[in-house]
Amino acid sequence: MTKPLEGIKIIDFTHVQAGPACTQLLAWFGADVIKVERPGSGDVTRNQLRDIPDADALYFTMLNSNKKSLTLDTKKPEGKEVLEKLIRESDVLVENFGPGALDRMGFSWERLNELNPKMIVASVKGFSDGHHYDDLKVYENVAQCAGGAASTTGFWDGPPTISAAALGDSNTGMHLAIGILTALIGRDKTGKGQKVAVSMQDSVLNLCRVKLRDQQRLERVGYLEEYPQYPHGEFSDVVPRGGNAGGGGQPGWVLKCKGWETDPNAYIYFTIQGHAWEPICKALGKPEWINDPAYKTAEARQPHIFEIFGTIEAWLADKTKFEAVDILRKFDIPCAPVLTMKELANDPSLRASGTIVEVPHKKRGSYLTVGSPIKFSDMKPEVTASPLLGEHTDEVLAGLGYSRQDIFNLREIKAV
Ligand code: CAO
Repeated sequence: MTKPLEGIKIIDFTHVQAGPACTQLLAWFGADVIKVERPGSGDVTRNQLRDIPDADALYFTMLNSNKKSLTLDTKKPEGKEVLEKLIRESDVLVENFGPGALDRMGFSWERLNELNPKMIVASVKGFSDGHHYDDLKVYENVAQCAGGAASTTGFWDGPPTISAAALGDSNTGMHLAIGILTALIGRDKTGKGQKVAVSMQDSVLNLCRVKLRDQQRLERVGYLEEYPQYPHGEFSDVVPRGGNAGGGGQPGWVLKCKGWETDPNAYIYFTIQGHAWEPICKALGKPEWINDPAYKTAEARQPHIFEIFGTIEAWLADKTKFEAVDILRKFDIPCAPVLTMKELANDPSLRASGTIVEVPHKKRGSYLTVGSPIKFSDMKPEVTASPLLGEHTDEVLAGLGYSRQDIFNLREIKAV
C-alpha cells in the first residue's frame, strides 16, 4: 500500500522529544525521514533513563520509529558538504536546536533557502521569534509554566502543577507537523518552500485557550460558576486552579470507587451532563432528585455540587471503577475509569487498534510504544523499530552519489 507522504524526504535534525515526535508522525505516514546525529553520541535520549545497558533507551526508541539514522558532524567541512547535498535533495528540514544553533552551524534560513528554495524549514523553539524570552532554552515543564498550563493546573491550595501529558514537547511537535503539511500543500501551489516556526509556549497556550476564555469571563463578572471556588470561596483577578473540575459547561470530578483506600487509581471521572440529569438520578437510585427544585437545574445543583458528588461516591463505595462504568454507560453518562499505564499497556482494544504496539528491535528485543493515534480508512500506519546510531549512514551516503571509497574516507578518515 502506498502511503500519502511517500516520496517526501525529510532531514530530521531534531533531538529529545518535541522535534522527534513531529518527524516520527510524518515517518509513519510514509515520509523518508533521515535523522542526522552527532557521531559517537547521537540524540541525547539514546542514553537517557536507560533500562538495558548498551541498548538505546525507550525514551529514544519510542520517539524515533520508522526513521533512518545518518551520523554526520555538521560542524566539520566534510559534514557540511554532505549536509548541503542532502539539503538540495530534500523537501523538509526539521530542527529543534537551542536558539541560534543552526545559524552558528552555517545553515541560516537564508542559506537553506539559497541551497534549496523549494525546501520547507521547520523549527521548534521555546518562545517565538522576537519574544522577549526568545534566547531561552526550553524543556517540557518550562513550557507548561510559560504557556499558562501550570498556573491553571492543580488544586487551589497547592502550587502550580505540571501535567504528565507532554503539552510542551509532543504537543508542539504535532503543531509543527500540521505546519509542515500545510507548507507542503502551499508549495504545490507556489513552487516555493517556506519557514515554519512553532514555539512551545504558543502550543501550550493554544491548548489552554479555555483558560483565556475564563480569564475574560472572570474580569467581566467576577466569578466562574463551574469552578469549585463558586459560590462559597473567593476569586482573585486571575483564573484559579480548579482541581478536577470539568472545564466546560458540565460539572465533573474524580470520584472514589471500591478499593480507593489501597489502590491510588480506584477512581472514575464522573460528569454531570445537564440533559443526563434524569438518567443519572435513575442510575444512582435517586428518582426523588429528578423534579426536586434543589436539584432539577444545573444552576440549582451548582451550590451543593460537592454534596451531590458525595452521594455518588457513597453509591460507588461497593463498586470497582470498571463495574461502575459498566453500569453508568447503560445510562449514557459520560464517565471513564482512571486507567493506569499498566492497564493501558495491556488493554486489548488499544492493542487491536494499533494504538499500543509491540515493536521488535535489534538490540532491545521487543518494546511497547504508542502507535498512530490517527486512523485512516485506506492506510494502517505500521510502526518499525527506531534506527541504531548511524545504521543508515552508508545507505544515505551512497544514495547521495558517494562512491565506496568516498564513504570509507568520510567515515573512517574524517570520522563523519
Ligand atoms: N554535528 C555537530 N554538531 C551538532 C550536531 C551534529 N550532527 N547536532 C547538533 N550539534 C550541535 C549544535 O550545533 C549545537 O552546538 P552549539 O551550541 O555549539 O551551536 C549543539 O549541538 C546543540 O545545542 P542545543 O542548544 O540544541 O542543545 P542543548 O542540549 O544545550 O539544549 C534544548 C537542549 C532542548 C534545551 C535546546 O535544544 C532547545 O531549547 N531547543 C528548542 C526547544 C525544544 O525543542 N525543547 C524541547 C526539547 S524536548 O524536552
